[in-house]
Amino acid sequence: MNLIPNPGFEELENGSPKGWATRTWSGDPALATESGSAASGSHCVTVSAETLTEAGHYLEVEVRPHMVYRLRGWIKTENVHGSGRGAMFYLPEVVKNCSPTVKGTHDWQRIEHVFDTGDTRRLRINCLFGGWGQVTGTAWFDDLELVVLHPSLGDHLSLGVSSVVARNLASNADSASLTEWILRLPAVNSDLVGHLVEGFSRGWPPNTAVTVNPDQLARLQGLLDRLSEERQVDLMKLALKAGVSGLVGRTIPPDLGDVSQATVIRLFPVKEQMLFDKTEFTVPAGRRVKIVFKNNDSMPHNIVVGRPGSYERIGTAADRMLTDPRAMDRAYVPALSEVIASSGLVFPGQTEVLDFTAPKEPGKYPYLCTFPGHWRLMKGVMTVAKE
Ligand SMILES: [Cu+2]
Repeated sequence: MNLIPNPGFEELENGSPKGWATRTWSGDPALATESGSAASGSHCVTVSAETLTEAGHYLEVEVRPHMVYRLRGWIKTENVHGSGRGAMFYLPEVVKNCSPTVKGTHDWQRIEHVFDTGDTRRLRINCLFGGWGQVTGTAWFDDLELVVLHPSLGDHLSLGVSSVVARNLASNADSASLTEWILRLPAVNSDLVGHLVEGFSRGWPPNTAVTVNPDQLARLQGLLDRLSEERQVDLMKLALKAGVSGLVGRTIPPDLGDVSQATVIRLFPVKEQMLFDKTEFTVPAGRRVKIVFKNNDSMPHNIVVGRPGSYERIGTAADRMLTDPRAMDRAYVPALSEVIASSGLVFPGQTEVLDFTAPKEPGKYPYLCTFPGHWRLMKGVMTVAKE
């Protein structure tokens, strides 16, 4: 399906092709719609100039990112000369932004350009006269066609591969190389950096810490600030493994959803104390509970709610997770049937809503942070009461 509206300039509005506009970068061109000389149908557009010029007709279309598209169109030229490349289709928003170009004098010929949209969602398609310089003469443009061909698998493959490569690199690297790589991350583009962070994090050798100075930490914080929340967590996981502290994530306030039927509990860690600000709260049996846990501390925490009497068992199981290489991916939550609700690992600056249904059985249900070393202090009791 052709994605270009009015592709042959047949539909006119006040004498100009509908949907199209013109732009002159330099020179004094005549930008016109002509009838009688079209490649097909009755109209085409032209750019004509006696003095050196760069100008064109353009329109904008919506496209899908990371797809390969094919643009075709017809171009005719007469005495096109100058320092510019000539007549072409020019797509400034994509990497491969210039179609084959035509100079001199040629009858209508079909020009084809296949390109990858990358991150682009909106594309400006220029029927350009000039291009990286200026020209004189006349060019005619007609019958454009833009179709989607297929997803740009290559990009995704190469990004995915970068994660695997980073993982293997990290697992065999010494601490000097690891430090250098971490410090280079802020210079990497946003598409790639997430994959590198993920790869480094997975391959990170145990007990390998890197040292960063305040400037370097500020640059890493700058990187963190431009990542999505999901990627922020990846980077903070990596920082945790690498012993880098002081990074603070930013979360948009979580959407609590419908709270009319829920008991909302707001819970904070006490800064640098390994304590929860509340050591007890009460919820009605069998009803929805939303614990909003905002981590305003400088270290990660989680919250795990267990069955009555399970506090020690969950805590000692958490201690045993210290030697489990996948512990961080499991947010340090032991796989025990006594656990009735648990959050992810909540990093500094982040907020998580632990959303669950309170047990039907009234009783004293312990809650604790199972991040290594915290559970003996960071604890409380959730009382489930009959309504
Ligand atoms: Cu904790």
